[in-house]
Amino acid sequence: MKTVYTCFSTDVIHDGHLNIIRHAKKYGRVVVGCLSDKEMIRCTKFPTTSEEERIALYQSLEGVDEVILQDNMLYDDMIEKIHPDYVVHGDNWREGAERAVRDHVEGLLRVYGGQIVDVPYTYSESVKKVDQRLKEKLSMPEYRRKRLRQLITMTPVVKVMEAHSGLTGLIVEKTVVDGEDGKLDQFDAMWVSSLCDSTDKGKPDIELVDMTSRLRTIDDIIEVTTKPIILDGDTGGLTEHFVYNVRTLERMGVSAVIIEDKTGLKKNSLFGTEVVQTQDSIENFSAKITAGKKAQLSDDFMIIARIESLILEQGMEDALKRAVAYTAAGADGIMIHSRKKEPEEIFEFCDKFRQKDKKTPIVVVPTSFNQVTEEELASHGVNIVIYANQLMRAAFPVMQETAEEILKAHRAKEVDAKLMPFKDIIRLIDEL
Ligand code: SPV
Ligand code: MG
Repeated sequence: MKTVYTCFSTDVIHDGHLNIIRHAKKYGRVVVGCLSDKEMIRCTKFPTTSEEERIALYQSLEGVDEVILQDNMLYDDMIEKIHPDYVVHGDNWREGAERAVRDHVEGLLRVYGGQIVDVPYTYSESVKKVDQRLKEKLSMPEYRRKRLRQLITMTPVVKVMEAHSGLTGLIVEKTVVDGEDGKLDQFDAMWVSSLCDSTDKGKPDIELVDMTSRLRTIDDIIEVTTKPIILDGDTGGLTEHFVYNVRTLERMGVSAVIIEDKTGLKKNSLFGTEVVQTQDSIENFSAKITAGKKAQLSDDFMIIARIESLILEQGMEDALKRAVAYTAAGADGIMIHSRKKEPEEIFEFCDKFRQKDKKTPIVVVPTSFNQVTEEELASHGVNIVIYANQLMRAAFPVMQETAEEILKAHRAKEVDAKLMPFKDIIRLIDEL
């Protein structure tokens, strides 16, 4: 009896999956792989049910003889374990990002004479509907909100990219690459930066763009994406306003707000001590955190305390003291910021904080110490890495250069070769 293998990474079974099982059954004993949470997150979809629930679902299907957990999207672990004679998959993996996975599997099978069977992908109304429903489910506030906490437990490090509009939100939502390890990869969440949101409006990053306007930006992003959102909440403002905003953000489906321990006129941290900036007292800032946590209605929302001691040159001891105090006040995470060119002070903070506290998530923003890798940061106990401003900084110079070139040439022909064809930009946006 031959062994036939197929891997599912879905929470909902539709005609397409049943068709694959029917095909697989013709070749022998059918083993279905349940792609693990960690790998599902990296490659295609965020799971809305647990691994156990998915395994039970696949086991209940007619024609399935066995279900196993597959913990490597490239199939290495499973092929080594069961040496299937056939791997069956929808033929949609012959194209796009998944092509790399197919090529890898083909190589693994070739070693011992195994074969791939590509089954024509089922393009039907009911399949489309199920896929759409899953996407819509993920965009609902209660699913989106809790997804950040889930990601922290499911992935080695949560990778966050800034978004300041619907379009940049779409880029963070949809960009998928073949990583260095041959696996697909994508960003896990979005950061709505005060710097980028202000810059996009042509305004300075001094809490001048008010919460009503920040909420509009978030709403634009929410309308076209499903990934979780972390809001840069600046200082959190007055405690009386902060508690109100916590409720609003929860209701919208935002996963976390990060507030920084500064008071008075806030300036961007990357100015450091070049401008006057005042750090709040531990007592005041702790009280703000506690008030926010008290106002919160859901269990999922996170209030993360951002410590500015290293930015304001107040020393490591002060930073650590604040981290312990803010955690005791109820903070769900600590963001430690630095504007040094080297990551050493961040490593030192993380190592020392981890000696005192093994669990509280640590967030970092490697803008100036950008040589550091996500893996290095994770090895020092970091849970969330935020790329805080790169999309904005990428777009700005190209727009400025284009404007200059058109002015000089008195026409647009010279810039056209480096622009996205207008037909492509029209197609970039999905229609319902
Ligand atoms: C932001 O992105 O607005 C931040 C991070 O607060 S930083 O600009 O590095 O202060
Ligand atoms: Mg900011």
